Amino acid sequence: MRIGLVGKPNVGKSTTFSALTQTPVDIANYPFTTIEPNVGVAWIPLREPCACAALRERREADGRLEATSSDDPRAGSICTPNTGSCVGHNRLVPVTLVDVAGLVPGAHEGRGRGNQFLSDLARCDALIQVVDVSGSTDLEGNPVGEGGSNPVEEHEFLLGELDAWIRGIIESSWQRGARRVQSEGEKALATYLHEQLSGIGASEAQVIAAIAAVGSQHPDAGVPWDWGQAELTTLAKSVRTALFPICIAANKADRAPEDAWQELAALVESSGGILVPSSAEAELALSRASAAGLIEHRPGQTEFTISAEGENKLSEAQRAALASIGESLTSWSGGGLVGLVGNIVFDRLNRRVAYPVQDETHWVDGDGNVLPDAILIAEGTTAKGLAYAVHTDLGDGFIRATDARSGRVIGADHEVENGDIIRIHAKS
Ligand SMILES: Nc1nc2c(ncn2[C@@H]2O[C@H](COP(=O)(O)OP(=O)(O)O)[C@@H](O)[C@H]2O)c(=O)[nH]1
Ligand SMILES: [Mg+2]
Repeated sequence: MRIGLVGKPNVGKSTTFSALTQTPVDIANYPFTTIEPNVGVAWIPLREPCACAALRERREADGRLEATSSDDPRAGSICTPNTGSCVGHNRLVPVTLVDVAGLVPGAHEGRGRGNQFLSDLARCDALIQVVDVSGSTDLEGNPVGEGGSNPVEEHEFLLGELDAWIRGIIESSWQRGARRVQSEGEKALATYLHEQLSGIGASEAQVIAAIAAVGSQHPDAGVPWDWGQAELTTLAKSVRTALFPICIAANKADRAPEDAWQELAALVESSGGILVPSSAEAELALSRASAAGLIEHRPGQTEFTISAEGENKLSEAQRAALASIGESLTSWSGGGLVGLVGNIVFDRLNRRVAYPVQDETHWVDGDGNVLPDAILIAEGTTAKGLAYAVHTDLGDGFIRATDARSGRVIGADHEVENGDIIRIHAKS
């Protein structure tokens, strides 16, 4: 799962990236050495309680575990995550985030970091466009004073660059493709376009849908070798929509009136996207205070408490500043930046969680770690697909699986449901 942050310069992409990827102190190691400075991990809370809540219930019912004591620092959680953390059955899972700088007018022609920018984008499952809703910068990122730019225009500018880039890929070889259609028939068009667009991640089904979109939107288009700009633009738009779900962080909301993002919200929501007002600067202040141990704060929550260390170290002014940050964050809907990433993962990309274990009775791995992994999988993933998500060898050697909650044996094609705990039996 890889989400790219895009937007014109100075809107707050890097601040957003830092706010989301600053690792709070209590998070277990993530085996992710920083390869590039702009790649990091955001920790997203699962929407349902961690499966360790059900395990605790069973153990308490069997008399093998006391009820949670009020001073339990983990507030009842009994899992041992390999990555992330779990407190109060609120489990955090990793999502890779990339700060993709380089959107400037003409990026598709290679202006700025154009080509690098676009090939970085091609590897993302979804995009968050950070938009400056205070309108304090122009399209090139130059300061213009508040109200100087327009969020809708800023969004359409990104869409325009993406469409032009994809259309460029299609156009550059269109004549050859069209000739192939003349000699091999229309089916060859899908095959040919798929070859051209697989580099940016397009599937054959997406290409076929894009060709169908030309047919329905341009009934008089005629044969592909007669298609012009309008038809190729429709192709490009259709591919872009399928490949890059785009959601919006309406950033610098702390410096904008509420109606500054209404028009953009309506536009984005009409195409199935999500817009969340945010203040990256405010969220960064919270995540820094949390990483420094001054406050107790879990990613995705707007409320926090001052820690014992914070009581000693924070000045009155610092406390007041933190309190006012908390207030502004709770006043907006959508759960801020972490809420936005969560919505993209669970609503836009339809990811579900599964807990692979090696022992279906105790829900542990070979080393006795309780529910060590919470894996995000696409809706509809089968038991065998889950095995592959864990390890290629496990997928290749798949024999059968066990649903650890019910104890039932399940086959390769059984669809894994959200929250399932699965033991996979495989040839080694
Ligand atoms: N008021 C306000 N300023 C912000 C916010 N997010 C970022 N900034 C400021 O905007 C400027 C540009 O931020 P940066 O993250 O470097 O933008 P980038 O060029 O898109 O990566 C910096 O001075 C930030 O402190 C925000 O939510 N509110
Ligand atoms: Mg930056």
